[in-house]
Amino acid sequence: MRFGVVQKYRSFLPVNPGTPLITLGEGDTPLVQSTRIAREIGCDQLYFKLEGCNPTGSFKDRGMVMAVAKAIEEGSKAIICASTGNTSASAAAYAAHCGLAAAVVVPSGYVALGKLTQALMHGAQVLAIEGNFDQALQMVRTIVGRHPITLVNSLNPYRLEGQKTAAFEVVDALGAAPDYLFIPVGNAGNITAYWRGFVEYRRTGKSDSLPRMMGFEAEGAAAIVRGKPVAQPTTIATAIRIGNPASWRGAEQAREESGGLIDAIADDAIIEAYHLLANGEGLFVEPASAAGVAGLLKLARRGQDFSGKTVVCVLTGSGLKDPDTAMKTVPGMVAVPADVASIEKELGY
Ligand code: AN7
Repeated sequence: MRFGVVQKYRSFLPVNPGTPLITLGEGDTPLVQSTRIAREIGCDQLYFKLEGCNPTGSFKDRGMVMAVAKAIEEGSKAIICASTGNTSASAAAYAAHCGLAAAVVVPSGYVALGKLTQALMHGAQVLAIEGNFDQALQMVRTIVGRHPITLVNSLNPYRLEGQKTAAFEVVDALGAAPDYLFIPVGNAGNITAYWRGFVEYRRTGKSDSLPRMMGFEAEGAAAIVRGKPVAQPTTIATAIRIGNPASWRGAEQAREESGGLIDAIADDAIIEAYHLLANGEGLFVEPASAAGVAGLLKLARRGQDFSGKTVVCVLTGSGLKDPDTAMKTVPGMVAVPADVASIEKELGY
C-alpha cells in the first residue's frame, strides 16, 4: 500500500481534517547512484532522483495531488491549467481519479505525444492554441478570474507545497542534504519548491546543511539567465519551452540564498546528456530532464571539481513521454531477412 505524499508528509503540508488524503501513489521515487557519468566527472557520490517513476511519469504529480486535494476541500468541481504537457497529464489524471472536470490549454504542435495522449485518455478537455505556453498561462489566469474553475498551475500555492516533498525524500534517502542539486528550469516552480523543502527540513532539524541550487534553462528560453522575458522561446526540450517563468523570483531567491547558479544550456548539450543517461546509465528521461545533467557535465568539463561532493540531479520526467524526439536522434533499426544466418551476420558472428 502506498500512502502518497499528502499523507506521508502531512505535518509539513497544508493538511487539515477536511483535506481528502487522495493519492495515485505519487512520491517515494528512487534515488539511484550514477555509474558512467560519475566516472566521467570524477564524483563518486552522484545520484539521480527518478521523478519519471511518479504515476503519470513526471514530478508534477507531487504538487498536483496537493492542489487537487485542496480544490476538493474547497468544493471545486473543475480544474484548469496551461501546460507544456506534463502538468496537463497530471491534472487530467488526478481529476479523473477524483471525478472532477479538467481543461488544459497547450501550445499547438509543441507538446510531446505521450503527454497529449495522457491528457486525452484521462478525459480532459484539451485546447491547443496557436501560441506558446506563456500566452496560454496568461489566458488561463484571465479565465479563472471569471469562472468557478480552479487554477492548478504553480501559481496555485498548493502545487509548490506538494512539490517540496521531493527535497524531503532526497534528505531522507541520503541522511543529509547533498552539496549540490542540479535541476532543469522551465516555469521555475520546481527549483523554488526544492529550495523551500530543503530550508524547511533544516529549520525543523531534519538536516543540518543546505545544497547549492544549480538550475539550467534551455538556451533558447533562458529568461532568468538573460534577465528579461523571451518572447519566442525555442528549444527541443518542449517541457521547458517557457519564456516568462511564473516563479522567476523564487528561482532567483534559491540561487542567491544557496550560493548556486542559474545557467543556460544549449540544445545539443541537452541531447548529448539525454543519450548519455539512456545508453550510459540505463535511464531514459525526456529531453528537458537531461538539462540539469548537461549543466553538470558542462561545469565539470570546465574544470569544476566535484570529487568528494554529494551531487543529486533531478530527472524530472520519463523518456517514454516523448518517443518522437528519441526516434529522431537515434540510429534507425536494421531490417534483416527472417533467417538465422542474416541475423548472425548483422551481429558480427
Ligand atoms: C519534464 O508541464 O511547465 O521549472 O506545463 O515537464 O517547475 O516549470 C513542465 C515543466 C522540467 C520544468 N522537466 O519545471 C508543464 C511544465 C519537465 C517538465 C520542467 C518541466 P519548472
